[in-house]
Amino acid sequence: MFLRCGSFTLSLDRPLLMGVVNVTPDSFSDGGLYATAESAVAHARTLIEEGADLLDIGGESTRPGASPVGLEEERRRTLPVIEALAGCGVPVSIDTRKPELMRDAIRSGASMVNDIGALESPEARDILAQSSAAVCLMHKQGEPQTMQVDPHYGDVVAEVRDYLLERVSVAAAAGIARERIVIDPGFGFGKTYEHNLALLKALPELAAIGVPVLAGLSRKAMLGRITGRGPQARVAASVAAALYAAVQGARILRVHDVTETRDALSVWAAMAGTIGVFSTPPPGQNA
Ligand code: HH2
Repeated sequence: MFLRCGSFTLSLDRPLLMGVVNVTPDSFSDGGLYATAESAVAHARTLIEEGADLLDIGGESTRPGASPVGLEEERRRTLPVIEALAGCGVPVSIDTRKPELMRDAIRSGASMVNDIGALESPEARDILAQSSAAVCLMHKQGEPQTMQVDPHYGDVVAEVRDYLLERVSVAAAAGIARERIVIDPGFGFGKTYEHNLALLKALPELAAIGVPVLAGLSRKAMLGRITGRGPQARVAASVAAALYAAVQGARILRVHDVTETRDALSVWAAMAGTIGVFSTPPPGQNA
């Protein structure tokens, strides 16, 4: 399996690591750490050295309860970072729901759009269809400000699977080739702890849809519930969750901690051989 992402063709023989760069003052685990373009670009370059296969640049926190950010502010936060990362050697994704920013980011060099709105906006679909960028279609219930108030499903796995199937069909019908499409159950986006666990167990069913599955569990609240730790102390928990997701069939892992996740996946791959092998240490590191 492979993913076409602008001028990149990414092999999915092993899980890929998408390094998170939040250019925000208020993200739940790293808010304010990379809020200037300079610090965000430096962090992005560090993640590449650590072995990130893709980068996800976001200018609006979508944590539960987050306030929406205006288009101009989101542009101001993210576009200079994307421009500075042009030619950085790995695909750069823009994490946004705003069609205008998707278009500007693609023009500035982004080769993937991570849309937690799953291209429900027709304008967003047109922009993607007219580009060669990849797209991540994520499931969520409700909107970030209130999504964790009372999430409810009859059968969470069936509902998320059917939604993602439908979104893939709509995207494909709009002219976006399946080789450019990724799906994501959206852990924590309008889901209780039990919903998240059910979806993790059902990842093989989602993988059976036939496009790569992205899993974003890094530092999330469900890991806090299990370990009793705050967001920045959830690194080991996040690594364990990423490993489980990979074993369950996730092909892209959206993570804050690239080195730690990569090491764990490398060890698992070498010992169990079930998730595809990491052949070399990341660039810049000695074996
Ligand atoms: N999670 C977050 C943001 N974007 N995109 C996808 N596709 N899947 C996810 O699970 C996902 C996502 C939330 O994490 P983070 O970016 O670290 O926090 P914040 O939204 O507070 O910036």
